[in-house]
Amino acid sequence: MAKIKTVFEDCDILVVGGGMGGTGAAYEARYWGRDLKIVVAEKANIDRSGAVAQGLYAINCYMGMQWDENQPEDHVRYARNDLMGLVREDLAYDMARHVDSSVHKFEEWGLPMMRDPKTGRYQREGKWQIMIHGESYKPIVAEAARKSADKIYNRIMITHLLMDESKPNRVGGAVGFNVRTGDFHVFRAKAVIVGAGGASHIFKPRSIGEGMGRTWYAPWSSASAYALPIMAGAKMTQRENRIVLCRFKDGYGPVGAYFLHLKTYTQNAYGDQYEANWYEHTKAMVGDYIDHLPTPTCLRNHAFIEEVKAGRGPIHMVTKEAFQDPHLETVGWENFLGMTVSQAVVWASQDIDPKYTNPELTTSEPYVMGSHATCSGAWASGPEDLSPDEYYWGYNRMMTVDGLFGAGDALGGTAHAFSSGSFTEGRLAAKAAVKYIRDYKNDNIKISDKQYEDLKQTIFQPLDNYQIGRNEITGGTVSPSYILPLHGLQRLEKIMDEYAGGISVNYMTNEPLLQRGLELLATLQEDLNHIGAEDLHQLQRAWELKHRTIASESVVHHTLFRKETRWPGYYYRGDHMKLDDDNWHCLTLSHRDPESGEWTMEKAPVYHIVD
Ligand code: SFD
Ligand code: AMP
Repeated sequence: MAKIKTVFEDCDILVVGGGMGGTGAAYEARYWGRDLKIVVAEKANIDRSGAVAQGLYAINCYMGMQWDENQPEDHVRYARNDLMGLVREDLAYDMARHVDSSVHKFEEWGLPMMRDPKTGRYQREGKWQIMIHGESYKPIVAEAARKSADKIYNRIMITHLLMDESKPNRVGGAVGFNVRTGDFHVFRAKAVIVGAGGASHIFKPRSIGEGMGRTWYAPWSSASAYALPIMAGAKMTQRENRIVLCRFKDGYGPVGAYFLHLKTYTQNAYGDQYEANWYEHTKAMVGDYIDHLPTPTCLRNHAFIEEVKAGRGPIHMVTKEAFQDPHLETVGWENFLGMTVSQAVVWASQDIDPKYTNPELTTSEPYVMGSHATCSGAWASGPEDLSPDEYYWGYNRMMTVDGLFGAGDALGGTAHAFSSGSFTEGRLAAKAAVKYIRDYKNDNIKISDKQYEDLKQTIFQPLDNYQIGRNEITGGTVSPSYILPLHGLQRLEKIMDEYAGGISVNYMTNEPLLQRGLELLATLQEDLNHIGAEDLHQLQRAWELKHRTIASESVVHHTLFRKETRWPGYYYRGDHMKLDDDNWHCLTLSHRDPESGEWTMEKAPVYHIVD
């Protein structure tokens, strides 16, 4: 341990993760905090990191207020409807009222926007979505962050937050390691903004073996955005609200551009449009929610899942008609070439030309995130002009740990933010963080040497575990004394899949399964103390796995707590198969005691601030 170099950086604002939320935070922090020191720590390289690394073909959240296309109230109603009534309407409204200005900045910074040739407005894909030539979306927003921050540390994986020792429950920075050099990094900061993205590879994916790196959400989205605040004692919300996505089979290509712009539609193996056939069945489970328009994402999934269970799969996307139009054919291919290249590659490799063959769709494994048609994440304060008392504690987007802010996937209750909304949330969090720093300008953060030295020991322990344990075996990868990151990951995915409602059980779970899942996760946690890392790359994998595991625990606790099936199509509680508005029209909150590791659950009211 002595030979590992320690690098210190003291700053005002530390942004953890330079994705959409993180870049927005860096940009806005500089606007309000001209004299402040702003630092970003990113585990990859912000030019091509996070969910937008490959590019996107649409910005899925744009109001179009300049043309009176939509107003923020409309978006709150849309997100609430899609999430079966339960979102943080204050946060949703706040994001919606600011998101257009972020999109205008993207255009100013060089993002090529498609325009409707007739109206000259941004080309709509759907009511909320606009189309972009977005292969370089991420480098463009990264440039704005680079020009704003004092320093961007690429290749630093943040593993833990630091706590201020002069005041209870206040963050004081973060620590991590450089995944290339192996240096240990200590960031002392007056405020921390977590924008570390969502979580894939929590549940066993449909893709296996050599295809395992292909999932819908980025395989490098490793749940740090949840684990870091959870370990620091921040409350989480709606963690049970994982998302399952309808996707093109094997490449996980998104369907939005196809449904909304190409106007393609689905049918079962026998050519029938099945969705309406499940209307009565779904109504019996969720009541009037099935009559809402657009049909909530989870309920569209539900019809798909039931149709396949009834033996009439596979479900196909009818592309043959739309692809006869050369313009739509181009859009269909470009959509994937600019966002999910592997879908185009899968089609090419499987001899599927959507002009002549209707490709198969599938329902994905569940993902845990906060910015798509789902809102799992940290419990944060709303803005002062909108939020009811229970949702407001002084600083917009501040979690229940003082000085700790979040944006994008990290935050709970803010569904349908997508890339533009996540960037906007980063901006809102940064503005509030600057105010927080100004208000507490006389406070000094106290971090003892012991605090970070202990963490240094913990962080690099897997390298020692490997080096020592390796001597006990002469070949192969199985050791009596350590577990490897890949083995641990597959064990986690299997537990979550079988016990918490993954693909192999048709998204079904119940109380006994969840209880057993918790026991198995506890054993996994014990074994993760003995994880072995062969090199720095594996050390990163080890910490990603630890983050995923603690995030999974929170998902299981929440799923156990909510005794209803609120989102059929995302998951089912077999012991409570109906939506239960009388008892569960509420948000769920969890808290993990950082000392004991004990979880406590509570309900929080859901306030409808928009009619
Ligand atoms: O079609 C650490 N998304 C879409 N958004 C849109 O607006 N339009 C679309 O078309 C979208 N689609 C889509 C989308 C995502 C993906 C993967 C596909 C298709 C294939 C969603 C958005 O991308 C998403 O909402 C935002 O990116 C969320 O932003 P944010 O900031 O919450 O997460 P991030 O961008 O992934 O960034 C996270 C960053 O943190 C880093 N990081 N750094 C240091 N230490 C650690 N421990 C860290 N852990 C993570 C990451 O490297 C990353 O830079 S469609 O499907 O709807
Ligand atoms: P996706 O490509 O599935 O991630 O979706 C992109 C955008 O289109 C998101 O805003 C979705 O909510 C929306 N969307 C996808 N499919 C549909 C559909 N069938 N009806 C309405 N909206 C959809």
